[in-house]
Amino acid sequence: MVAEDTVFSVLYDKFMFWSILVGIFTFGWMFLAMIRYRDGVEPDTTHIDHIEVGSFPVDRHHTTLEVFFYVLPTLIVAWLVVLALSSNTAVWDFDPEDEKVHNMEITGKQWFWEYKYTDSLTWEDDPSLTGIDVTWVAGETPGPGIFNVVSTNEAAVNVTYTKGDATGGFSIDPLTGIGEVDEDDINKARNKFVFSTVEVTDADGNVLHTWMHIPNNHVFSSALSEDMILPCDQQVVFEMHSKPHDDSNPNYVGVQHSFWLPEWGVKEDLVPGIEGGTYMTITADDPGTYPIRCAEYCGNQHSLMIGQVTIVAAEGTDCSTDSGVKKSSDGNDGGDY
Ligand SMILES: [Cu+2]
Repeated sequence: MVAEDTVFSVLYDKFMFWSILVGIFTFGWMFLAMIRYRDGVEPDTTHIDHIEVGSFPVDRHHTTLEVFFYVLPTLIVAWLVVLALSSNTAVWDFDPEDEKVHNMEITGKQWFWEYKYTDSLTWEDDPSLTGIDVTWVAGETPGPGIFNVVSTNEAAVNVTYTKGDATGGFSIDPLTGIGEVDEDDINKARNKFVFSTVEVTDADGNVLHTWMHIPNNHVFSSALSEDMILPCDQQVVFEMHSKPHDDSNPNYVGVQHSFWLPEWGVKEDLVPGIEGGTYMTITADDPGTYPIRCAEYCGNQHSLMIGQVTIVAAEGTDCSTDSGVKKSSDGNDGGDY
């Protein structure tokens, strides 16, 4: 599960730890008092004959205990403040200029999301799980390149690919498990500026393995039911803007939206008119598909302003390893309560 080690779920666990501790103490004391002072049990009246309802028993108070009653809760509250603030700091710890960061530009419109890739992303399904490995090397165009598929999956039969508007396909040799695009095919070399996909299918056309190159400046849109695809084990920084969905009215700048990724417990407003945009960051640990919501009422179809984010492994990596990238979600490892 992705959420288990995100900053806010760890924070939740820490608050739960202290709540249970305080709960045990408070309820324990309460039940003790209920049993000790219940009806029918003769109270010890040796020292309480002078007690008056509504007045503090000044000559019988216990200074150390009373100081303790004030100091201990104050310390607990102060510690909770430290925990909460350090989680906030961890979540907002990012640098868009960092080479290792995957930058995205999110635009909220009425009523859909656009996900623009400031950094390109090449990914494919885990070859160790599908038994299929796609290699499509970006070359100088025109120029030599490598485009082949190696498969140990006996069900894999066909390869279809897209490269911009061009489409094509070839089959996998059942004996060698190798499929390769024709030598003189222009698509042998991939163009790193062009959106490209490869799908390996079985005899019935079911997709067994997907490979994809999303170039710089490519845009996915939730209006077209496209998912935002992000790499795991890498800090993703979102620069977010709100725009009107068309430019017909120069006086209309759009409305406020809020980009919400419930899985990671983070959301941030998109404010029309803020030129530099607002920022948010996540680091995903595991592959999967998770919801995107708008958390700021933005008009008629606010409830339909929904999308999905799919977490994938960048080509040549899998999601099980820590790539050594600064990880906001691991800012608190849950060790220090
Ligand atoms: Cu909205």
